[in-house]
Amino acid sequence: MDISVVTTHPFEDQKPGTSGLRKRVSRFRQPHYLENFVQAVFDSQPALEGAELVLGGDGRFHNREAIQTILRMAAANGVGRVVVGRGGLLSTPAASHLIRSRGATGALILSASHNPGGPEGDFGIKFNTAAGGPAPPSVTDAIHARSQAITHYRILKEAVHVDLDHLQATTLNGMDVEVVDPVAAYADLMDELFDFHAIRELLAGDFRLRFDAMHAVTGPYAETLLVDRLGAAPESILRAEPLGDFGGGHPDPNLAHARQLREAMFGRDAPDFGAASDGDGDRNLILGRHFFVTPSDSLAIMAANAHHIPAFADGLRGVARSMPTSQAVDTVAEALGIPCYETPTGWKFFGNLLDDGRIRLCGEESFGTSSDHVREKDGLWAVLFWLNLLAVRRQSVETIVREHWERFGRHYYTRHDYEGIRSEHAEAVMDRVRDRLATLPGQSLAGQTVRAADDFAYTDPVDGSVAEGQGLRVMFESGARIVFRLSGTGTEGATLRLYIEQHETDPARLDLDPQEVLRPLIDAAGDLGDIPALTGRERPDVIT
Ligand code: VG1
Ligand code: CO
Repeated sequence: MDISVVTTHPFEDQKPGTSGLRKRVSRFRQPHYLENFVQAVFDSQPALEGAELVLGGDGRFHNREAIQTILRMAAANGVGRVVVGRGGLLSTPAASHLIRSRGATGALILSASHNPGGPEGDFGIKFNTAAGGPAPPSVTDAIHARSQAITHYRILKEAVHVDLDHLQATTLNGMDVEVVDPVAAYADLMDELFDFHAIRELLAGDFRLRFDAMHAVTGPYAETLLVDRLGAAPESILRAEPLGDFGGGHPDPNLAHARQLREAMFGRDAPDFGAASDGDGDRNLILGRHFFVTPSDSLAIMAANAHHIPAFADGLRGVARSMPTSQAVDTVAEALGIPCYETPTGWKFFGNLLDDGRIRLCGEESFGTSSDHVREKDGLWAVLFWLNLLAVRRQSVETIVREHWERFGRHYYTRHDYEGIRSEHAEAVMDRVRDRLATLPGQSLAGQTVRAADDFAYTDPVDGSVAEGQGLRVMFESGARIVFRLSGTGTEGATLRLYIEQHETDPARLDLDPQEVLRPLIDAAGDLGDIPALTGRERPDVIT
């Protein structure tokens, strides 16, 4: 079959963000747009020649078309074999597992995670390396540099169409293509990590759960794991069918977007356990009956209870959290006598720590937790961790969290997002705070003394690489913190994120409203960044 070498010109907006390249579907459908980026991956990653590539996505609109294009390009670029999930589906953690279990050289994952899908929605693509994780900055920089110098891409001339809907092995111009079950290997891995027997017993009793797949990729995973293998009632899974537009919803697992789940869990006769995952299956929301578990607390509770889980029988060695994540897990690590690393936002920064065996558990405040079983955050893994824990401790979610607070204190935490603001306005807030950083230590804000303030930079302890400009931190003597950061996953304008936390150990003050407890710090942050004046916004769009 003939190969076309198509002349093209760089698009100036192909710099990957926190998690790959994300744009409006209309942008991705512009002639040559996807092709340029994919060619930039092949050009900058010569190891893919003759090697195995994993390919799949979260099922959003344009997923199948993009997969056909990538298959034709992979064949024209000399890739040896492409492993595709049936229906073009692969959750992000399942793709990570396939790379690792098959010894593949990388993956292209098609997703814009929790961003809305459909013709008017978003699309995305990210490259994962042979270790299974998101490409580190050195690799994304190389891809970006190549995208800015690109002149040609290679693609099979004929618009062949590979059948993605049946498990099969075929060839495309000499390249092997294997369509695999997207769930099976991942489900087997989960079975190795957790005590399925104990969870089955829990679910066989009167324990009830709800899982909201949000019409995104986790539906088939949840049905196989929770219903088929663990015996949950089929009606436990809400919105199980993956849809191109996620049923018109926003596949972001938080209380605002998982409304049906929230109503069930906070209504009369609520189930014992509720959970949800996002578009590509790497995030998790954990709820008890009438009870919300913050992601930062969830990570800390996992660390404190890891010894109950078979996968962690040999201990944790170390843990890590992204910088804006609350320090709840630090407190646990200290009690366990293990190191706790603080990395920039984005899963790619955990990769080296996991590969080097320094940590076995890590997480982010943005509803992401995972361990060394893959190199991505993993939504269903977190759900199974909690179910395993509930099966062992036989207490409610709320009791487990409250006992944790009694032992370690409570890290009151909130994130305020100002979405879709003009980029200049967001930069102006960051500049204002950055200008004030040096004067802050020793000053009193919200009745508390500032201990230190900086622009967070991270030196990777494994390879010595440095990531700068990762968020502005104001740290108080009490341990409280205010963090300012700009989102790197949006597709329109800018999103300013404000993260606030304060540790409380007084047993009489563990059951307060976080927004009230944190109000003085929230107000101080607003003043510090002159947020209303510089953005024209009186209040945030989303509070988590
Ligand atoms: C957000 C989160 C970050 C997460 C990233 C990708 O990034 O804050 O913690 O790793 O999304 O998650 P940002 O730059 O918008 O703050 V996912 O589930 O969207 O791949
Ligand atoms: Co995601």
